[in-house]
Amino acid sequence: MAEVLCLGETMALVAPAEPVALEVAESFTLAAGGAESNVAVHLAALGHRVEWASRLGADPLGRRLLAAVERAGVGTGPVEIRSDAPTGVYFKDPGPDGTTVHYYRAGSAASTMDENFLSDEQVEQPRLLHLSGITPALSAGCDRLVRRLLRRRGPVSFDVNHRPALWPAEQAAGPLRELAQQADIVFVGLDEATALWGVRTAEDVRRELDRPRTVVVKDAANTATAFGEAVAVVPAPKVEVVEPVGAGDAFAAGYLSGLLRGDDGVRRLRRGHLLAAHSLLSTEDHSTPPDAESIAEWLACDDRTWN
Ligand code: KDG
Repeated sequence: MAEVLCLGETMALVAPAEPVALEVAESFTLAAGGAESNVAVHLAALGHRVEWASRLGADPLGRRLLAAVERAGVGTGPVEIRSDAPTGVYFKDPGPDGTTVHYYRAGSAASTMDENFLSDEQVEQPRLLHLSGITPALSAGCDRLVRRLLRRRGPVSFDVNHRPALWPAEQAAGPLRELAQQADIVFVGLDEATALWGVRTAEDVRRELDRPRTVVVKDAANTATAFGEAVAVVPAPKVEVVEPVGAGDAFAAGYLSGLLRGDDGVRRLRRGHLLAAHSLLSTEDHSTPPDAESIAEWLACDDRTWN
């Protein structure tokens, strides 16, 4: 039985092999890219029993993605292959002001999911269910599915993951707040919370999202704050960023791994930062996480040497 079930679309990710613009890049990598399966892959690498649920097209890309996620140690039993819709694709376009993404995912197999996807048993069994705010933006059916999953009895973690290329902030703000309020653990970037809800500080985010048991606010390269029974604040380690896409998923996986291991709030945030820092050093959505020994060394640091 899986400890964690992650649900959401995974696409074929085409990225320049070197961090140069798509227009001029000469060689490319083709990998699996999807926020929730990224979390699953990191959790598997950290030793957790994890499954991923989604739909893929009955096409070479779908078969390739399925094999890649399986190779990473993630169970794919809940993935359905559909012959009536294709696997989605996205391109990363690195630029001087950050990476832009280009989606080719409208009408994709994953967007055909609806509230009837997964049995009640599949939904209730895992210790934790992980979702993100990308899924409700894919289709009306996906939106209904997320609403059903948020009503399950066990805990649900929800990464707000606002993707402006799918829905602008004015359209996404209300639904994303409403969905986040129904989750038990919420991850949100301070910058995205500002864009969505006009809030300026981590405390403002907590006031905006006052219902979840835990709200984790990530303030980019500065700090991460977890509001729960207690408040924990941990500064981010300094890294030379190669490519930022996927770092939020790595952070969520690190934090959730700490939660599943019974860590306190500070150690959960440190695990999140460590995985995010590793991901920032790679152009792939999910780089290999640090080994158990380096994680243990970092966790043992005191507050002065942590950074
Ligand atoms: O967090 C990284 C994701 O944004 C990326 O893997 C692609 O899932 C993706 C999306 O929908 O943007």
